[in-house]
Amino acid sequence: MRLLVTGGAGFIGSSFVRRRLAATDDEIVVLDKLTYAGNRQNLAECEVQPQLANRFRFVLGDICDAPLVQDLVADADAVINFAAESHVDRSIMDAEAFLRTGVIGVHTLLEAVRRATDGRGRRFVQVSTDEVYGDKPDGYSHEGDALRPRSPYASAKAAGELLVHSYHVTHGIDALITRGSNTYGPYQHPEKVIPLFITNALDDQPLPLYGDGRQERDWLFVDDHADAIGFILDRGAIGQTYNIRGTGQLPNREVTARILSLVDRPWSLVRRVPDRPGHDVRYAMDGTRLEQLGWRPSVGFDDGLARTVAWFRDNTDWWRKAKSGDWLDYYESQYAWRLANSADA
Ligand code: NAD
Ligand code: TDX
Repeated sequence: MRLLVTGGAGFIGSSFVRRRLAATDDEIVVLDKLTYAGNRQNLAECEVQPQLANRFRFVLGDICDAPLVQDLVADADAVINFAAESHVDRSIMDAEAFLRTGVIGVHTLLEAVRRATDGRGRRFVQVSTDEVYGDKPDGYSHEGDALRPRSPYASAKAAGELLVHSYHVTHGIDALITRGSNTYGPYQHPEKVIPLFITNALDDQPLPLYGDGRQERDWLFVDDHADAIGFILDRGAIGQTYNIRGTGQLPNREVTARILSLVDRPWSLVRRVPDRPGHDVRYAMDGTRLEQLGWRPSVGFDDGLARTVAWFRDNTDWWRKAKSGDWLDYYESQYAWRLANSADA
């Protein structure tokens, strides 16, 4: 197959591209705007290893650019859309880019798929998130549940999903939606909690734990997430939505303790800081539908976290670059006042 992978230079998209190129004969074109979160280095092995490079092409561009997107979609058999602004805290500071990429960008991709008129249906996979269900204080979210997003990020993702669904119903597009759980692993931008806490701890800097730290996420290792998306691309039913659950349902305090133990740093680095506004206390999804199709996650949380810590220890150049330039302003505005108002955790 010829795949168009949008947002393929980010964290999960680049895992998908690296693994899919290695495991199949597919040809892959990555379209990525290279925002602060995108990094071409994440795809270095695809550009260097000859057996991968001859089936790989990188295009720098925006999914909102209709003529560019139409050209690329015309050459593809399927489109997998990872492109998004992905950090909840940044959506609280300024949501505009989230809506542009998450709504206009998704619409631009869908229109290109609809207009591709050579009689060949093109599969469209929209990579979405557990956050569209909103807070789930107990029990498990099922695919048919109502969407109750509570952050600007989650609202933009829910809006994108609704558009995808409407194009499937109205225009008959072969579209699917994946809702992945909180993901962690190598190459994750250090704005997210696990890489932030690993890299801060390695530098003996404070770990800013929001509120009481009892919020729960169900952690999914990045390669599992990428493989599940590939499995759904190959085997998913037209128009269907699939939850991709994780293997580590844990409160943030426990995740923090395990990180500190792996990097051999004391709990005294952890600071209780003012909470994220509208903070969802718990996400947990039921994974039965995808299990019945034949897929379940394989990497346990302790194993995945140890691999993640080892990667960040071994790739300090990668994350020090991500924590430079614009990052310094971001960190200052997000954390300086929080740390100034912090307490022992
Ligand atoms: P990321 O921020 O690491 O990567 C996003 C990529 O999209 C970057 O390479 C960026 O340059 C690119 N991009 C952004 N706007 C673009 C645009 N307008 N045009 C082209 N490219 C653009 O994000 P991630 O963590 O890899 O997440 C990938 C997808 O998975 C997102 O859609 C996200 O909502 C979803 N998701 C993430 C998680 C998670 O825990 N990280 C969990 C579930 C779902
Ligand atoms: O400094 C922090 N301190 C802290 O306590 C940060 C950045 C986070 N947290 C808490 C908030 C959450 O309870 O850690 C938890 C995880 O936070 P994030 O890493 O920001 O992830 P989350 O908000 O849960 O969203 C993630 O999972 C779903 C991804 O960023 C989304 O892209 C994905 O859709």
